[in-house]
Amino acid sequence: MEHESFTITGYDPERVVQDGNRFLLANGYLGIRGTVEEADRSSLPAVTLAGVYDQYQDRWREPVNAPIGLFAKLILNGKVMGLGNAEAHSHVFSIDYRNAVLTRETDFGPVVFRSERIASLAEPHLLTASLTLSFNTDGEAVLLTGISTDLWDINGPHLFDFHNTTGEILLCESITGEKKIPVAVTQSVSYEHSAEEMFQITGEGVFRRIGFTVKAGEKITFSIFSAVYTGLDVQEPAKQAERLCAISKAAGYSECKRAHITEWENIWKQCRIDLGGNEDAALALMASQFYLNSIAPRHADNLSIPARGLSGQTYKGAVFWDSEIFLLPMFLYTQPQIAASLLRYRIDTLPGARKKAKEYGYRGAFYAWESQEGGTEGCTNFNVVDVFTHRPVRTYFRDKQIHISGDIAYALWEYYRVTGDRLLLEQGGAEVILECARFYLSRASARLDCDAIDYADVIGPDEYHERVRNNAFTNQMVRFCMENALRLKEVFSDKPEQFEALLDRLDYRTDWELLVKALGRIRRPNIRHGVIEQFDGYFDLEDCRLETVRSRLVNPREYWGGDHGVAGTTQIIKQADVIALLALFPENYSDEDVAANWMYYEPRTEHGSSLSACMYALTACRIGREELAWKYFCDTASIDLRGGGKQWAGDIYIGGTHPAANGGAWMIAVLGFAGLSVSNGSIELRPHLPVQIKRLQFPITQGNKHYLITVTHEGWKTEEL
Ligand code: IFM
Repeated sequence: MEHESFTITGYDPERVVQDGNRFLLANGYLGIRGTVEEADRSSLPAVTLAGVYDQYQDRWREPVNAPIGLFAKLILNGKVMGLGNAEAHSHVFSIDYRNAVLTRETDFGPVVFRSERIASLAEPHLLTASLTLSFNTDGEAVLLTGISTDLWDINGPHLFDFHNTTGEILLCESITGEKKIPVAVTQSVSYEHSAEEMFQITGEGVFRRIGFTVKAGEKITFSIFSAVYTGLDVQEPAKQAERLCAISKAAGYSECKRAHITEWENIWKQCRIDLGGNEDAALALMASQFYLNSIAPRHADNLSIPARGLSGQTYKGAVFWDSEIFLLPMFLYTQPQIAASLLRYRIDTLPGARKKAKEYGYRGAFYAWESQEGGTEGCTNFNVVDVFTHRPVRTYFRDKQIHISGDIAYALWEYYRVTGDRLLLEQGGAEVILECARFYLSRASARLDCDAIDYADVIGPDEYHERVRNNAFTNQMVRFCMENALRLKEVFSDKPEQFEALLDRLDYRTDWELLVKALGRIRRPNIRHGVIEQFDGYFDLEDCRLETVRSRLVNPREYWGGDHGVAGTTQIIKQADVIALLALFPENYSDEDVAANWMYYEPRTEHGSSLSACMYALTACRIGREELAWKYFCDTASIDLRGGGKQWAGDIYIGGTHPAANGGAWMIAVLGFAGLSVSNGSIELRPHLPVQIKRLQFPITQGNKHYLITVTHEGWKTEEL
């Protein structure tokens, strides 16, 4: 278990929100926050459902949190034995990353409450737990356990028309407000001790009260099974939830756990990075890989991953460019079927992207900046709340962050390049690329004074500078998208009729000609002493230090961007922008280019987004500055263990787990430190191992082949598995 588990001792109410994130268990279908069994709404408990959204009144749409079927509260001799109610002599929370099991042990004196919990990977609709109560006193005990509807919602409530049924299986049925999606949660319990059960239905859920007599020295174990289904999964969610609860109870907790662990063993075989030489980094990397794998959509083949994973409703449970640029690489090289699912989500949501383009008066596909189901745009025009006036601030992420379409086209091309598999392109990927290119054609600004095409009024990855002209990153994404649209003809050269038919269906003939003309004319960035100007006029902004800008803040939660933000008139940027460009298009730039830009932009970057550090680390490797890469790697990999990352954007809570940083940790280790690149099916390594790492070993998948790669300071080897 070395470097494979993480433990926190002691109870600190101030840490409850952070612990909810870092002790999160998830299985792609749902995520259950790491709160104790007896937690009420104040601890932000949640079972967040992937891909189920709801809008309450005129508030932001967000994912639905289901009722919590693992609720359990012990009352011993009339006193609640719960954190916050009774004094805890000791309290330990521990997560075993290898097996994806969360353990809690609280010594209340008269009783030690120990629990083990899993979000089953073998059966994604199942949550199960084992509670062991060790009594140090005689007395009368009641275990109040059932399905709690005392839910944390940011913009809720989302569930209505509760209908509770008691019996051997408790059933809580409800429907979502907006789309009337049925949600069913069941719960059953098994134990061997003799006890009396009574049922209780309250405004806070449906429960059983298990009353029993205990003697000091006695240990009693309860196994709890809870199933969750919605009307999006099956026709009769309640029936399915009852069925699963019954069969899981019959199989028993140990069997459920065994099946779950077997699934996790398979995952680790496919992607586990073994980092030797630094225990903290090894643990952080294991944690990162755990969080990212646990939210991967394994139960579906066309789902993506929200920016805060399944750790709650922050960021509206929406899918951002994070998926294509930061999450995709690990899956692409280790579990390509999951990479395909992330991309199929974009293929399937093309109608949403077309609709958005139309809404803005453009053609083609303009993908949602914050994509919810069906590609619906979740991003509002007022995405930040001002900390002084508490008024919503007009932000332009939704309308101006046009690089999103290019990011998706980039990822589709990466999938094809790395896997050599054309199937996704055939199944709609080519159409997406063509439609994104068409969007960029219609979004171009022609100049009368020259032949160049500008992209005016955009936002690049650095969100602090809104509405800029010719963001270098955006223009390159546009160019790459157009190039690849034109390359598709070659990709389908063995099936020309099929490709021509696609062009005809899309009525693309004129656009094809326009693409050919546009390609060479897209504005190239200004370059000064080798430094790429982030956007037109960036070099003219106030060039000051990060500390100077920080010192201008009046409120620590103040938003740095937008019209009045402290960063907007300066060269201080939120996150890697030009550096992201260099990291994503390494072949376009020399080592000298990378070095010059790194040295310029690094001191000017706030790293106010968890997406930033990984790009700086990758490019630091490229220029042989492993010691700098190491620092950024540690930041990225440990983000969720430390509870790092910004928690507030203005008045809005944005905490949770950070999948993009988790994916970034894999990218740094494999693409940066090991220097892996794959082209035309052949594997190359250009290692840049920091001194802190003695050995790096990881598996990758290429087509039908699996390799184990080992890198040390002495050299590297690739073994076929
Ligand atoms: O996609 C990012 C964006 O680049 C910065 N703000 C947070 C988003 C979600 O992670």
